[in-house]
Amino acid sequence: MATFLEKLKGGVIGAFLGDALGKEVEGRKRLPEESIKEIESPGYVWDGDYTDDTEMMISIMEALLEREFDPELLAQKFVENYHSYRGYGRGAKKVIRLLKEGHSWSEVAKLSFPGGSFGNGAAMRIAPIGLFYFYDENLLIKNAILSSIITHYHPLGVEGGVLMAYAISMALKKDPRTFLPIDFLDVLIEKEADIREEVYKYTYRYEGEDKEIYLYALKKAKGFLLENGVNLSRVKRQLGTSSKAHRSVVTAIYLFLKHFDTPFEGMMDAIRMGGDTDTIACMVGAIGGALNGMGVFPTEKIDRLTDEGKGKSYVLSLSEKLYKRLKDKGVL
Ligand code: F2R
Ligand code: MG
Ligand code: MG
Repeated sequence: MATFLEKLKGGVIGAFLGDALGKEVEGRKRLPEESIKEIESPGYVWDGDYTDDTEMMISIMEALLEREFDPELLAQKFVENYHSYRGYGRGAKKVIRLLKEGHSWSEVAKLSFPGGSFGNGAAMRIAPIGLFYFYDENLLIKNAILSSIITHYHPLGVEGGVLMAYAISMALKKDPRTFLPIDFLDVLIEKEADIREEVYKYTYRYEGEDKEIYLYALKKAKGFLLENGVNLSRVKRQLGTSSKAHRSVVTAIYLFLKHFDTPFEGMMDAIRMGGDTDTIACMVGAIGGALNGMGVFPTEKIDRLTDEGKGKSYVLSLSEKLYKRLKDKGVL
């Protein structure tokens, strides 16, 4: 089995790779098989650059290392690292503008959409929280919520972030040789109501008719796994591929479980389906990398990830520092 450090690197580099590959076709309808074959092929040449998903994940890693864990500092990092050309959601852009204007981190997310954002931006960036707080479930949930509510105040947006952090954390602690996808999903199904209640403490009690949408989606995903061989159009229709958290987080969890020992194939399914391809592939990569380690991804694809700006080498160096911090804390 991969070492803890390889799994930690796998979680963040998996997210980076999914983002960098998926961004090439974000927002398109279902992709033709020729395009998929081209992206999959070892000789595929692309810029290996990343988008908001990875840029915001880097902010979380930096904030964890500097002052674990302070949402005010994370909000500052989001502002410092922001590049509009990386393709941010409109709610996220507004939050960052308000932060720049001096508004408090604890107030801005309430202003992005009425009731707050339910976009998948909290979930797409959350890998470092899942990887770092693996040793304490209460801290994991609390800090997953705190890292989310800076930009996402809608309970569905925050719950998507927490479920993703929880899934990544669980994957990190599992051995891929004895991994059982249905057992993994059963834990999430069992935990969902507790997570939702915890989210309400930091946001508000959401009484919309879709308040149990994650529970339904997780159960649907279980049905798909048991059916074995469900076509992707059905997955897309029933679980979603949009930038709403409740229409993409469980999709990523399902694709990970379907391809748990070959997560690159899960990423390719995310890309094949179209829609929010960078973000769904990013989340599949984060969970799949945390379970298997960085070595599970094709070397030629990892080699092509950009090193410019805060690119691959920088992200890997942050992973090593987080690993060292965990050792110093005595939890490894
Ligand atoms: N924004 C994009 N992609 C489009 C542009 C990419 C293009 N290549 C370019 O360069 O311009 N991708 C990124 O955004 C998603 C994450 O979004 P986040 O951070 O959650 O932002 P936001 O705006 O808060 O939510 C996303 C969308 O969800 C809808 N939405 C959210 N809350 C809503 C509410 N309460 N009511 C109605 N709609 C709501 C809106 O359409 C939001 O814009 C990722 O895909 C990332 O890759
Ligand atoms: Mg993006
Ligand atoms: Mg996206």
